[in-house]
Amino acid sequence: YVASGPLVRSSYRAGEYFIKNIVKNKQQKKESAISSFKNNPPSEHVTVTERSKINSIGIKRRVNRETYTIPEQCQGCPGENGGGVSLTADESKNLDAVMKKEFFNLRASDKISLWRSIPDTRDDLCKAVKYPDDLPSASVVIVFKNERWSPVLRTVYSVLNRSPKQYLKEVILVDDQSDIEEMGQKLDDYCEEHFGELVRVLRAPSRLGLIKAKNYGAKNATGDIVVFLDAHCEANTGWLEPLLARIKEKRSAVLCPSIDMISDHNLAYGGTGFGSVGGFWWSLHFNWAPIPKRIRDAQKSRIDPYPSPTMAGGLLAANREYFFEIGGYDEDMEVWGGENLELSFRTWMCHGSLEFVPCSRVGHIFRPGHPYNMTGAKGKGDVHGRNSMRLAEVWMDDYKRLYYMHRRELIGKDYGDVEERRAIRTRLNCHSFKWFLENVFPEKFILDENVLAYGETRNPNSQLCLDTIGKDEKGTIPLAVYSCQSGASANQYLTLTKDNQLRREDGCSVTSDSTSIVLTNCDYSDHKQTWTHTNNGTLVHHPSNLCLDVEGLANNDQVKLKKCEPNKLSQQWLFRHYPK
Ligand code: LR7
Ligand code: MN
Repeated sequence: YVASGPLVRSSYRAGEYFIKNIVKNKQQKKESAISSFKNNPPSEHVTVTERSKINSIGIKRRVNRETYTIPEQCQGCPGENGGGVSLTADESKNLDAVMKKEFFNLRASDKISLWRSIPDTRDDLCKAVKYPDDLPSASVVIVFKNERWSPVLRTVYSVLNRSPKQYLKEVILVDDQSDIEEMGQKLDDYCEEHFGELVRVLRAPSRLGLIKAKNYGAKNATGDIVVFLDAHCEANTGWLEPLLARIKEKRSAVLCPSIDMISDHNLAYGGTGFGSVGGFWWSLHFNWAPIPKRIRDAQKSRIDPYPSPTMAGGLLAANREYFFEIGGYDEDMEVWGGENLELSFRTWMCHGSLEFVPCSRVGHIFRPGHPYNMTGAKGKGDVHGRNSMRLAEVWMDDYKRLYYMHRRELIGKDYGDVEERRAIRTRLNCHSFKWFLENVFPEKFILDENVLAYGETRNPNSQLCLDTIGKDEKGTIPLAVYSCQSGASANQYLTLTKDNQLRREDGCSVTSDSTSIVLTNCDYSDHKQTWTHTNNGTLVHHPSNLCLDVEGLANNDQVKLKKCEPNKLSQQWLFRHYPK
C-alpha cells in the first residue's frame, strides 16, 4: 500500500509501455511533440498557461479514453468504504496548526487512498433507472486555489472512475495561482502520466478568484455539458448519467447533484438524509430549506429532479453553450461569493430552471474557513458584499432594498459597471424579481409587503426597541431589547403579519417558558402563538393574553410578558411603518 496513492496495476500502464517502445530517440520525439503542439494550438482561450504536452521525463504518454483503466481499490486501507480515519498520537502532533491553515484534516486525507470506495448513498429507486445510451458529453471543471494534493487528486479519480468513459470528455483543472509547490509541475507530470488527454491543467494568468476561474475553465471546455465541482469532492456511483439525461431532455435546465458531507475532521463520507431546496437570506447568503409540499406533490417519483429557487454554487451542471448564452458568470465579481445566487435568480428569471437531482450524489468537504486570501482589489475585505451589490443592482429590482436594509453601510458604495449584465435581462427578455418571488419562491417571506406593520418596534417611553442583538438567527435565540437605532439596524426590524405572527425573516416570536420570548424557526413554531396589536398600543400574546413589557429592562435583556395593563407606558409599542 502506497500512502495517498491509488493502487496502480501494471495493466494500467499498458499505454505507457507501448509508447516507450516506439520512442527511439527521446529528444527527437520531444521536438516533434512540441512542433505538433505548435501546429495544433489549443482553443483560442488557452494562453501559454496550458501545461506542456510533454512531461519533465520527456515522454509523451498517450493515456486516452480507450487506454485509461480504472485502478484497483485498496482492500483494508484507511478511509475505505467512506469510513473516517483516525490518526496515531504521533500523527496528531500539531494537528491544530494544520487545521488552522487548511481548515480540514489534511493528515487524515493523506492517509486515504486517492481512489477509495464510498457508500452508494443513492435512493434504491435510482439504481434501477435506465438512462438513454446516447447522452451528451461532459467536461468537468475544477478550480482550485491553495488546495492540497490528496483531496484534489481524490476528486479527479472519483470523477474519472465513476463516469462512463464515453461521456466524460475531459477534466479541466484550473489552478488559480496556488502557492502550493506540489500543485505545480508535479501535478502536470502526474496528470500527464496517469490521465493523459483526459485531464488538462490550466494555469490562471493572474489570480482570478473562483468566479472568473470557473468562467475561464468553462470557456476552455469542449464537452456539450459543463460540470463544476469544488476541488475537495468525491463523485459517487452513477453521479453523471442523471445530470446528462436531464439536460438532454431540457437544454435550459441548470442542475445540482445532491451534496453529501465529507467530514473536515476525519474525512468520513456521509449521505445527506432529507431533501432540501436552496433558499437565501435577504443579506444574500445562501441557506437550505425543507422541500415545500407543492414541490413534493408535483414530483411523479421521489427521485425525479425537482425545482429549487437557489443553489449553493459549487456543484452544478449545465449545457455549456446555454451557460454562456445566459451570461456565464459576472466577470467583475471577485474571489468568492454572490455568484451562486446570481446564477440562480438569472436562470429562473431568464426562462431556464434550476433543479436538484436526487440520483446524482457528490460529496464535499465542508470547511469552516478558506485556505486563501479573501481580499479583492475592488471589494477589499468584503468581496461578498460588493459581489452581492452587483447581483442586487442587476437582478432584484426594488427588492434590493431588503439587501441594503442589512447592509446600510454599502449604500452609495461603488459596485462597478453593471450595464453589460443588465443587457442580459433585455436581450433575453427576462422576468422581474417579483415574478421570481411569486412563481419560484412563494414561501419566501417579504418583510414589508402585505403585512400589518413593520420596521423598528419601539417602546416610546424607554426608547428601547426589540432587537436580536446580532445573534445568529439559524436556531432559536432570545428576543431582547436595545436602544433604538432609528431604523439603522436590521437587528431591530420586525414584522406583524396578517396572520398575526410577530416575526423576522425566518424566526417567529413565541414564548420559551411562560414569559420569556424567543425567535424560533417559523415552520416549527406553534402557530397558536399569535399577537394582537391593540389600539392602545399593546402587543398581546396569545394564548396567554399577556402583554409585551419592557419594565425594568436594560440593553441586551430578554423581553418578557406581563399582565396586561391598559395605558401602562412600558407596554406601549410603535412600529416604524403601518402600511395602509
Ligand atoms: O480565489 C479563489 N480561487 C479558487 O479557485 C478562491 C477559491 N477557489 C476555488 C477553491 O479552491 C475551491 O475549489 O474555488 C472552489 C470553491 O471554494 P471553497 O471550497 O473555498 O468555497 P465554499 O465551498 O466555501 O463555497 C461555496 O460558495 C462559493 C461562493 O462563491 C462557491 O460557489 C463554491 O463553489 C461553493 N461550494 C459549494 O457550493 C459546495 C457545496 C457546499 C454546500 C452547501
Ligand atoms: Mn468547497
